[in-house]
Amino acid sequence: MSSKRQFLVAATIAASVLLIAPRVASAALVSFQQGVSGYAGTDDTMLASWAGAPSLSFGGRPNFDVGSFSTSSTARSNGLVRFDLTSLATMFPGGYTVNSATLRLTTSNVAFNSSASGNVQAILLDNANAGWVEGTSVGGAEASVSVWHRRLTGTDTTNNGPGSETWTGGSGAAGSDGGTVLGSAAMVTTLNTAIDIDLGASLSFIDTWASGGTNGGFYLRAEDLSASAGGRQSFFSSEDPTVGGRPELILDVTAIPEPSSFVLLLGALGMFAGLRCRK
Ligand SMILES: [Ca+2]
Repeated sequence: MSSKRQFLVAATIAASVLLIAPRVASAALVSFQQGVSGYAGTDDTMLASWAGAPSLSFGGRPNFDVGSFSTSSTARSNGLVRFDLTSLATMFPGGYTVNSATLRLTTSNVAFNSSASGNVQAILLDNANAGWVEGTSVGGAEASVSVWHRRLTGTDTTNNGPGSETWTGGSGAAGSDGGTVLGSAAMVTTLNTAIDIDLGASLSFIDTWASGGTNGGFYLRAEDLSASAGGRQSFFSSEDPTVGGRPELILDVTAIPEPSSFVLLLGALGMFAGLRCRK
């Protein structure tokens, strides 16, 4: 091969690598948090069982409680959080792999967990309950939203009480009601503290949500509601004025190169191999 041709081959390889380099991204953290970079895809609310609360909406409250402040079945509250992830496809037009996912919640009240220890569970809500609606009320009656007793007020007409509501699996029953337990994290006794829940290794639900499939979000509850040590933790919601404390979903994502990049890469490697063989 002439030196001129060798130069052309080397230049082609270099140009190909330059074209490929920005597309073959290393793992990157992608965050979804209400109000950050224009993101407005969070829904969150609380389901509460205490006197008077089971039929009330808390979707507009700047925080939500998870757990129980006594062993009574009428002292419980659970959280629901959903993130719209359909913008992932725009961020990674060539596709992506989700390596890990973390749900970060920040404490807004620890009065009922000042000494007790317990775990907050993040549960993948069963698709049968995916039609929950956040609402905008701060503890008032509201039509067609989700409350403790009913998945949708005015639509689900049977009021069976905590543990046997029209929610599939019940919104207050002990055990893994609501769906698959993804992960848990210990409650803390300090205010304004972030707790991270690792959502485990089975993350195909992220792809489903990103592609616009059924998205019921996360159901948050204390791991042991039957014991006083189960604890109760309050977290800032997406309505809180302080953006940094709102629920955050953090994904560790690796971009997949677009097919055109693979062609360039294979072409460059093929030319390089040819160059090596002719030496
Ligand atoms: Ca809310």
